[in-house]
Amino acid sequence: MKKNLEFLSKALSLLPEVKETLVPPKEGQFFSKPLGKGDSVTIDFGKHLVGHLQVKMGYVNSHPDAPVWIRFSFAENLKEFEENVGNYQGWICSAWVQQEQLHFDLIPGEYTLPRRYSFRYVKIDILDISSKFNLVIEDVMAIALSSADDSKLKPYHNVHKELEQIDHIACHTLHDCMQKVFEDGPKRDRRLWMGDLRLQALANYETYQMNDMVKGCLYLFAALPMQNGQVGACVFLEPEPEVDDTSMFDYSLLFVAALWDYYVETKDREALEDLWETAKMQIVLAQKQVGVVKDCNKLGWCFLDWSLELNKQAGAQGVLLYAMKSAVAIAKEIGKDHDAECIMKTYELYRKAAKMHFYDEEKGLFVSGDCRQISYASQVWMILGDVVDEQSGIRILHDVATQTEAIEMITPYMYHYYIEALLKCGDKTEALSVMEKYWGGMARLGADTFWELYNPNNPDESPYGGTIVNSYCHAWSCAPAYFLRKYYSEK
Ligand code: RAM
Repeated sequence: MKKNLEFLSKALSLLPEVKETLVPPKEGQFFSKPLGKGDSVTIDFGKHLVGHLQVKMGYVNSHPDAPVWIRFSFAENLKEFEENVGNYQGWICSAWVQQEQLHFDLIPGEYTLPRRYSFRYVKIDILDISSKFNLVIEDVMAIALSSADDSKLKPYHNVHKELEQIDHIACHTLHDCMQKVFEDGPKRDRRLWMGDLRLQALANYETYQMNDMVKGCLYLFAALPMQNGQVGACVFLEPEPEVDDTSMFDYSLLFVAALWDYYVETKDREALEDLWETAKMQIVLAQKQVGVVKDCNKLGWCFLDWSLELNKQAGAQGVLLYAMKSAVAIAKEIGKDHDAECIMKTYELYRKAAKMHFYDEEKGLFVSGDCRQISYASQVWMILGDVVDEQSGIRILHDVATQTEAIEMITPYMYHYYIEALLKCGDKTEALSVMEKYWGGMARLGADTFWELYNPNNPDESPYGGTIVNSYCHAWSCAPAYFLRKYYSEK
């Protein structure tokens, strides 16, 4: 399908300006220390930030008679410095590792490094320098970038200080991912993904309230459909706005949920009417792909979580049901009664079929695939799709936690929907305790922004074949800002 130029220009006009803030490093003990070959200094900016780095360099002893060769390494998390990029053998491109080796011909001088980086720490290694002089770092400054409007952010109050801290970290995570679009992570992949957007938008409504930015991002996806009209899994903004050639069954469907959330928040009818056809198309395409219940390998890539062993059949069906509920709500709201009726009828059919096909009476849990796999993801998505009532839902969520063979959740993305399922079934206490354990676990490990992945049983887990390419500021992990402010606020 062709680009929709009208939507595209609307999208671009809605995207925010990115503002700059100067951030000095936390400590200045490295200033004026003479550095020779092999020396190294680590600079801590005191908090995670996204932006550019300026360095002012001088010298002591003889006039510089050769260039200086320096390696700059940037880290969101100090553990990135412990790893060697040369040893990384994973499948995702190692060019994401934030490192530069640069030659400086003129010292003294002031320089701005070439890329935008996502970091709290910067390590400077002097790879080579003439023996006739020493380098002196006279000043460093970060130019931090974000489009989040800090004046909109109200403080969150809770008697439990740990929860305030978790909220603070979640807001900081979202803040640093808010650039021209809602980026998934400013270190990697630095772009707008549909599944991530949906969660960022929810957290944004409770925090920065940059609702036009959400609208711009929704129009961007609608403006740049894939060949068959499917919303792509992610889009690029530069050099020209373009959809990626990756599609994901669940991410396309979450466009529908995100559009409905946006309307509930803003009552922006124009957007709902403009984007309805795109939303409806996602339901039509998904129905063609799965029908009532088909095997998940026919779905292409359905994400759900970064777990390689997870069987996605039941979860995918749950996401479809979940999106269909939003589609019905949108159609009703804009007077598309016939569409609403048709989708509702199919929804009922699919819901019954899902219960018959995936619910194992003996186990009292949902199973997925020929292997009848039990996982958290399958239970969560079947519950969110309303396949069982709330009472059964809560029993299922408690029971799955006692099953040692159940496939666990790995990403904060999947945990978001787990919390949503617990809240839907009325278990506010358990939802809070999961947040305290899971996001609190990252906080206790020193996170000042929340991570792309966190497996409490294996904090060094990476689906990419090495933690050096993991992102430690990933906005799909900003759920606590949404849930705490919406459901656990002391006003
Ligand atoms: C990761 C991205 C993004 C996510 C996709 C599926 O690579 O960083 O957050 O949406 O996977």
